[in-house]
Amino acid sequence: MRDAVTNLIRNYDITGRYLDRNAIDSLKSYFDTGAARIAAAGVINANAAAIVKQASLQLFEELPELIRPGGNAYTTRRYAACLRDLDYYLRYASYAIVAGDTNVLDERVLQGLRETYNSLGTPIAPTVRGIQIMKSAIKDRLALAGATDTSCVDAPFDHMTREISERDL
Ligand SMILES: CCC1=C(C)/C(=C/C2=NC(=C\c3[nH]c(/C=C4\NC(=O)[C@H](C)[C@H]4CC)c(C)c3CCC(=O)O)/C(CCC(=O)O)=C2C)NC1=O
Repeated sequence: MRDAVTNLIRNYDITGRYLDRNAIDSLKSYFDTGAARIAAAGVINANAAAIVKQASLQLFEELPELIRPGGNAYTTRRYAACLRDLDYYLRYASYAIVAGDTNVLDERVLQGLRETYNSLGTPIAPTVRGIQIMKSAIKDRLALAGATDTSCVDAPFDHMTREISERDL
């Protein structure tokens, strides 16, 4: 797993370069946004269960066929699996926010996921919708708590959305 700093150092080390102006700028931006990223991780940690629940309720309200007979989240077991998946996305997103890098998502969450979902008939578009609802829920909570810049929340959720929906098999 890489974070913004180890990733940058790795890239410079490969070509044997000192940290130049671009590197310093990107390090500066990483440390300047540190407090915002830690605040986001704090909000996620304090509200994880509520965020997952809220996202699932909204998702099933928008797409009730998911929990009707024939739906992928129908039956208690599959309903629980769906909520557990949302919880995975949320938890790993919080790691990626703090790391300032989406590499942890590629390594721990996204690898092989589409294949699994395809083989289980788990629909992609509603999964993406669930991920996006969680993103908004976090940003709303952060704004309520007085945060002015919540942009650090976007990257991991948008990365998961992109990778789940577009990766060609
Ligand atoms: C940490 C990384 C990680 C991820 C991401 C992960 C996902 C994951 N979700 C699964 C199943 C599942 N995922 C869902 C999810 C949904 N169904 C819907 O209709 C909704 C759209 C959606 C919830 C938003 C469901 C219902 C299943 C069970 C499907 C089945 O067994 O038929 C499975 C198959 C094995 C299992 O049931 O546990 C995996 C591996 N596992 C992991 O270890």
